[in-house]
Amino acid sequence: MNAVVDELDAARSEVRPIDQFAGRVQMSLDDAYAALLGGIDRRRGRGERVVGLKLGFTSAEKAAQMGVSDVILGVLTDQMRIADGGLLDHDSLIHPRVEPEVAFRLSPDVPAAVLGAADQRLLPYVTHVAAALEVIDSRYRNFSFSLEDVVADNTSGSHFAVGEWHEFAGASTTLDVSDLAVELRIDDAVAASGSTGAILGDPVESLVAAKRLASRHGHPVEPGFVILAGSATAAVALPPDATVRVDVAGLGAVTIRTS
Ligand code: OOG
Repeated sequence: MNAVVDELDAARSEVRPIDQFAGRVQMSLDDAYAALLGGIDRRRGRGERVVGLKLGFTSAEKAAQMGVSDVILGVLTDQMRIADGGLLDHDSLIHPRVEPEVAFRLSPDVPAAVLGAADQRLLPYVTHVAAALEVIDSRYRNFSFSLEDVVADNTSGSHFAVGEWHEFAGASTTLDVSDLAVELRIDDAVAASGSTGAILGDPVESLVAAKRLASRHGHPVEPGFVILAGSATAAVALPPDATVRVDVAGLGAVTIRTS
């Protein structure tokens, strides 16, 4: 899968879309995850640090928008993080879209035995939750891809921002995040709205899916990781020179600006 990793890496750094691999390269889902992790290894080799995981296609609306049905798991690095209120250079991206999400943070003390075992739950080790937004930017022309294509492309991962963290006492939390109103605004106009319930019925289910997919495909899962639960709505085109804000009722807001 080295050629796949090369093409995707060049598309991202040169800000130039490529044709999807479906129809020109034989790639199984396992191959695609190997390519995803191969791309992350290259980024690590250039000094990036892995800081978390991101789910995709956890909401029916998103899956329908992209014509795929399986939940997928990508990787977040420190270079993908934008501070709350921070600026994103629109010219560095091909055709970015933005999505409203919920982020979880794992305890810095999750035991290695829990991280390594497929059947151990992460929920008891979640210490914080926050409103989040994700910028996706498919490296494929017109955002056209098969499930294998999008997985190899780190599930369209580009950037993410997280609002103020709220304490979340793991499995014994009294903070119910299963049906919180979500709003995505671009320059004060509502661009998408919905509920966190659109994320697998309850965003905490994303933790189960993340663990399952990480165990199956070999993603790192480390103490202190951020886990993005997936979009609550369809993605919206991200314009230049804009202010983008996501509000999640009870969790507050997160904002970025684009140049
Ligand atoms: C893939 C990424 C999907 C989500 O939250 O569903 C995703 C894509 O739509 O390009 O991040």
